[in-house]
Amino acid sequence: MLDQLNQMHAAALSELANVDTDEALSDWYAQTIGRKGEVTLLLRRVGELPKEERPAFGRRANEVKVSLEAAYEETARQIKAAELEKQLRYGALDVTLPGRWIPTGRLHPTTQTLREIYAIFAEMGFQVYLSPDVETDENNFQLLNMPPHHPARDMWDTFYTDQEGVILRTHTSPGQIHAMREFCPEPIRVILPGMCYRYEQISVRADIQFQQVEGLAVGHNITLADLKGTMAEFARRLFGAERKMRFRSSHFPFTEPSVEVDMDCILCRGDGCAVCKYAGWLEIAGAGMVHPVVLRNGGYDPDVFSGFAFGMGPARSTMLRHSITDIRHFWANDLRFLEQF
Ligand code: FA5
Repeated sequence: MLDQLNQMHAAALSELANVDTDEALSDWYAQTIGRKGEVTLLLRRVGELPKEERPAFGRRANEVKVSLEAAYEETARQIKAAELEKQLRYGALDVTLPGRWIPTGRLHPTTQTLREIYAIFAEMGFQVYLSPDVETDENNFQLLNMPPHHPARDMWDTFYTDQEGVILRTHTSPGQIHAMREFCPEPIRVILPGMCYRYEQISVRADIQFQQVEGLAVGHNITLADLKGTMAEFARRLFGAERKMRFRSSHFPFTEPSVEVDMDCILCRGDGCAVCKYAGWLEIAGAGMVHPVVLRNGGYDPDVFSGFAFGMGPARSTMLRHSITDIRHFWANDLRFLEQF
């Protein structure tokens, strides 16, 4: 019986050497060391042996069982590895294929400019202050030194609501009143970004809806030189040191003195075009020293405090930076335009 066991062992090992699939391995297991396998059945017949031969047979039986089980495990491992290798080589999943492109959104070019504007002014100590798009006539005009009869209102005509005295703001300047009334008597250094609305003839440079960024600084001994230095530094950072900026005297009811800030028109390089109205310069902001009446309306004593303010249009700045020749592209929702930025 011992010889029979050794023969079975050798035969089982040589059969196993030809097994290369899971099914064949299961069959091999069932036929050899499974519950009804030939090796298992032979081991059960140990009782038929003379007593003195049983220990030697028992030892050898154990060795054979351990050897066959180890060989089975090893073959199972090899089959699994070969299967994985095959799948990697020929399988449907090719990990080297480039991924599918998922279109992602991007920031509108004006939003990109706005974020740069925030960063530049943040480094100069200006906080962002938000004020409402829907305003009262009082904040949009009266407290900014434009009583109901004032002719300057014509320039800033707007959209009216059903509610008497409630309008869509024409500029971010009413935010000056909100900020001053909140911070008075502390000094102020804020920028106020937001949408503005106007009853406007739409053209390549003007729309009925556009962003503005207002700036307001209130404190002791603030002068026009501070305004000029702030605007010059801002223009240098946003447009580059080689671009030209100029201050042109102007009039706003809420500043005294008042100026317009122009940049040389990058589109025509100063020769004159429709965007710069053939001036060679494009106005990017209105500005000036806060009018004493406005300071007082904000709660500040104009004999003690002074301040400067400016209001710029980031859409026009974006046009200058990217040589965009028509402001209407900004709201046209045309992906061919938007995907360029
Ligand atoms: C004003 O709105 C003043 N509130 C600015 C100001 C603030 C002056 C504080 C003094 C102190 P103005 O109407 O010029 O000014 O507009 C300011 C800027 O907004 C312009 O330089 C321009 O860049 C932008 N802007 C004005 N109208 C339009 C429009 N229709 N479409 C696009 N941008 C515009």
